[in-house]
Amino acid sequence: MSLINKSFINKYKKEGFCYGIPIFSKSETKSIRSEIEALEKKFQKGISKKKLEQFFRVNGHFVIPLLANLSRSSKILDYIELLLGSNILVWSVELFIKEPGSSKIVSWHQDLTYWGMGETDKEVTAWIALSNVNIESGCMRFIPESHNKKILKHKDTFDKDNLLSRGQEIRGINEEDAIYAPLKPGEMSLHHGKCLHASGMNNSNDRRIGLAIRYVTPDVRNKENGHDFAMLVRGFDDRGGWFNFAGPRGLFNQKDLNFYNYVLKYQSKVLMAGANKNEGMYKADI
Ligand SMILES: O=C(O)CCC(=O)C(=O)O
Repeated sequence: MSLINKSFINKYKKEGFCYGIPIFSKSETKSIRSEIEALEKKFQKGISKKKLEQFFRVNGHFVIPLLANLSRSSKILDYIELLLGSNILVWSVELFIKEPGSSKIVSWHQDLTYWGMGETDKEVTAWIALSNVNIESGCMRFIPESHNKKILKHKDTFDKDNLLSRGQEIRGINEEDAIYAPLKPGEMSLHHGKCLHASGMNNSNDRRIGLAIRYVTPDVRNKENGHDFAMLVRGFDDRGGWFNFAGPRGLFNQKDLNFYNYVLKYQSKVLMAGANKNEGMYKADI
């Protein structure tokens, strides 16, 4: 069992987020980043008529063993267990990449808004920096204690510079209340699904790379679809509320790609519900 610093957990419970948790060493982080960049080089032309970016942004753990394995890391799970208990599933794994000088941002939002899971406390995001993620490179910022609020009204913008699926945003946030959460390579932040957060442009000379893993418990239900898909990573699931899947057979295995498409279609009904267009990463027929 790795060393756990309980003060991070206490901060999360009080404020809805915490940051600066050391997870991967410098050399481990460098090697994860190299593996990601090797995939970018190898699959420049895409896979199965989709861009690699699609798999990096949505459900990469279905088809990329590296991402599934990272989400199973006991160094991360030891923290998640303190928040969610001993039975843990992964709902989503995503990479948030901002190129140097790019105008990509993430607007103010609460994660749970379109996920169909209601306002649960049993979902948490682990976000791990795979490069230096500071104010200059566009780290996340959070509004402390906002996880105690209800889900607020979001407006879809479909802004091309917004990394979110619908460019959804909450307007009227008092940014003076926000706390920046810089992370050194290999460090992790944790945030609650209702905690208000956003991030700015990457004005640095390096890429800004973050790995976001969404963990849930067997008790969480998709209230819209009835069921959703998740990968069991610790303990057991005897609740029957999730379609459990085992993780990828190999890199972009055809059977996993078929499954990926099936799930994308299934999830897009909930994740894009009520949107007046679906041109982005949840476009089910791509
Ligand atoms: O990478 C970012 O800047 C934002 C990520 C985010 O919104 C999330 O992980 O929930």
